[in-house]
Amino acid sequence: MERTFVMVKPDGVMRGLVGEVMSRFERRGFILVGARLEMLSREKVREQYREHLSKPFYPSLEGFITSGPCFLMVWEGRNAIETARRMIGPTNPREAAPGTIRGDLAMETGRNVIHASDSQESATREIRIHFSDEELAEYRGADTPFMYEWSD
Ligand code: D4T
Repeated sequence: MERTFVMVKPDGVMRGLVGEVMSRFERRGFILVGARLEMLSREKVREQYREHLSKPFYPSLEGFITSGPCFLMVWEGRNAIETARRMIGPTNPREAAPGTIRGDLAMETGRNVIHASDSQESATREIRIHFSDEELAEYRGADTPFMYEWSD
């Protein structure tokens, strides 16, 4: 089953939104396979956002992501990557529809509460940056037979 990396950023952690975010993923039918609260090092932030290193907003992004703890998660589900991106909404919360996480909980791009991998390649890379294999659980969710027409 597909896996994606999802991270509640420091604004979301400090606003007490970790439970809200996890609840939405659980209710949608994702299976939680790994989670940890961590103050990310600047090195890890650089790895995670390496495509943005040369962008003008990178220094403020790095400062923000290292300003408090992030809540790191790996979620599993069919089409997990695309579904998670649709659930979080566009990068700029002003463009995010109500019902999406950013559309319900955020006001601006620099404080947009959550990150989720945007492709198979970035999901694989980001999971590897933050989690070892031993930290990821392999199990079947209790409601899997009710969430999917077939199980694989
Ligand atoms: P992340 O990666 O955090 O899930 O966000 P997105 O995938 O939705 O958006 P992104 O990669 O384009 O941006 C990464 C991160 O940088 C912040 N950012 C972005 C910013 O502070 N100013 C900007 O102009 C942009 C484009 C927000 C998300």
